[in-house]
Amino acid sequence: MTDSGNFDAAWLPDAAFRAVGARRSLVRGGPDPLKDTVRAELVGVCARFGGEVVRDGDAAELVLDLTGEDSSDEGYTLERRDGVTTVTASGGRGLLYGLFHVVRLGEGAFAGDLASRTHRPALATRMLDHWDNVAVHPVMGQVERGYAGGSLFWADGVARGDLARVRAYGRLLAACGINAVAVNNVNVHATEARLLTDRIGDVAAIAGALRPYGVRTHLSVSFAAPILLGGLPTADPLDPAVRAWWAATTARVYEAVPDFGGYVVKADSEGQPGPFAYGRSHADGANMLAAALEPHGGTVHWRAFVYDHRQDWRDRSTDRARAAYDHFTPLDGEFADNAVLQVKHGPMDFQVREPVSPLIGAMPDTRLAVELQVTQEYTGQQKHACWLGPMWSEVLRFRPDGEVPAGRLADGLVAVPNAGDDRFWTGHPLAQANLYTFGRLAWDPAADPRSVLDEWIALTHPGSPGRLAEGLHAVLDGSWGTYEKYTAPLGVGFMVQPGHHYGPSVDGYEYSPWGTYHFADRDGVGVDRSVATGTGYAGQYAEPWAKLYESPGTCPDELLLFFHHVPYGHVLHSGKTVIQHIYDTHFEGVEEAEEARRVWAGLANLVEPERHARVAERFEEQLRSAREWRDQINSYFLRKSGVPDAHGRTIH
Ligand code: GCV
Repeated sequence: MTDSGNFDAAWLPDAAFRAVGARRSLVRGGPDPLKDTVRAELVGVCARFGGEVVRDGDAAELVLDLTGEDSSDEGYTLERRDGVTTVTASGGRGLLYGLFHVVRLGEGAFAGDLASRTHRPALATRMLDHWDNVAVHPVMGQVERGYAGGSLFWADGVARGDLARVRAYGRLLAACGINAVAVNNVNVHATEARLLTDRIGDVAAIAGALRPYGVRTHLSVSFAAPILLGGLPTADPLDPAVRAWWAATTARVYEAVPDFGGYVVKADSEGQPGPFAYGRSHADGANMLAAALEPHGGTVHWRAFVYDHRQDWRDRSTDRARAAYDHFTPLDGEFADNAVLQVKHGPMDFQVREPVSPLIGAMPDTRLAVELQVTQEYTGQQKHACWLGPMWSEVLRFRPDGEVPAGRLADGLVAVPNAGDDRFWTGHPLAQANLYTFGRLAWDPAADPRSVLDEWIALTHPGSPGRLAEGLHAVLDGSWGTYEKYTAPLGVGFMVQPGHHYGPSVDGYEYSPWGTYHFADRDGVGVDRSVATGTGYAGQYAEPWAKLYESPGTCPDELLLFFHHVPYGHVLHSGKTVIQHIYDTHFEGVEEAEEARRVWAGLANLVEPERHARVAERFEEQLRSAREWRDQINSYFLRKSGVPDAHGRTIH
């Protein structure tokens, strides 16, 4: 479905609106820009499918009723009675989300009765942090860790003149419930720093294109901005002149973008400036920005990704996994009310398998957002099909205290998105499912990811036969597990080529300063993070997890090498030895990728040719790469351990 001519309609092809567009609809309520968006959507689809947007008083089969002006209320009530489907909302966003709910239901929204039910997002902030550079960076390109072309927002060093695509992006985001976007990279380079001051007009233009779909714009800022842009001698967060500069600068931001969401900050991390240079804490830094934003209703998202990336690999006492917890837990209770600590879901860096970060749940008096990575930096870079819904669902269902059910994990969910100016938005067309799934899980973290995938399939391919849905499930459902099988085993992580992070390199980071090691030798592999004999990381968890992870006997198999260094002959709960598990999973992973490619080939007559061909081409590369992973990992461990494969298969 490529309705718009030069880019794919993704999960909003015209045909997905067939049921809604064929009805008589009424939109009512007081003046509200998002209500206007809802009306415009309906006018557009009615023109295509023969329906009509009627005046108040005329009979209608679909009524969208805005009953108030509470823009903070994103909920809506949906019911169908006496042949009329009604969405009632007290805010414009709720009305829009209600419309998209009706679209998802299709004909089901107009058949029989629907009991009245109120729907509300579980998390208030559902945000994307684009790692987009305005100028093309010499090493990282335009989109850092981007695998879908250039930036959606920036071209030729400025905000795009034609913002139609940004508007279309906002529409896609609203349809899966995302309500906030940060438009530039957290690594803030010189050109991008200026977005805060003399380039704020560019940000305002983008905000204007996202606003009609209820998406608020945020900006990543440099902690050193007072020096870089304000000509001050310091960026010390307790210095009155620095605080005054941020207050005045922020006031000007709000003059340009009245509904501006706030700042995102990566400080004292991977070379970015931060409060440590002034002997101040991260709470001091965050609170300074929070104070500047507070009068305007803005929020600072302060990232907890703080660790020593200049570590000595010989120093066994330093463990990168410990860093975020060690830095931030002493500051619990010190952050301002409009400061949100943004924590990566795992303690390292978006590996295919990590335990949930122990920092989540360890700061009860701090607002927290969990950060996920939709862009597939470590999960196949959108050359491999890897649907991450099941992984995120595991993270979101994790309860730090082991209680089920329990309070929510965080106030917000943030992701680094996978979209760019590629015709299919995400490079790999099936990676669209990841972006959609992120939005829907941010709305309802308890949702079953497979039913979210069902929604995505039905919207993206409306009216297609069940065989296509079956095929897509066959290709995507287990794709994360497949990727895990042919890459780094049992939670040990990394083993990727340094720098770009694509493809295998078992020892690529083994003797590096980045703190990402596996410690394989002739006898065994894995990182001892126990309290008894290792780095003590396992002790950062509350019970029951601390005890569970402490011992190789109770640690879940899939995380064994993250927490323990064990001999190759160690027997897993599965009954296999570690070395045989490594061999078997690598052979299986490749076989599963071959099977996915075969299933996809069989769907050729059910998918438009261009989309089918793009995915087919990606499967070729996925297979090539999966075989490379299998052969390098298996050969490496055969050579290290000297233990032959029990099944006598070829290992090089
Ligand atoms: C934006 C990882 C990535 C970096 C990224 C960083 C972060 O280290 O490789 O590209 O920088 O995470 O999350 O800040």
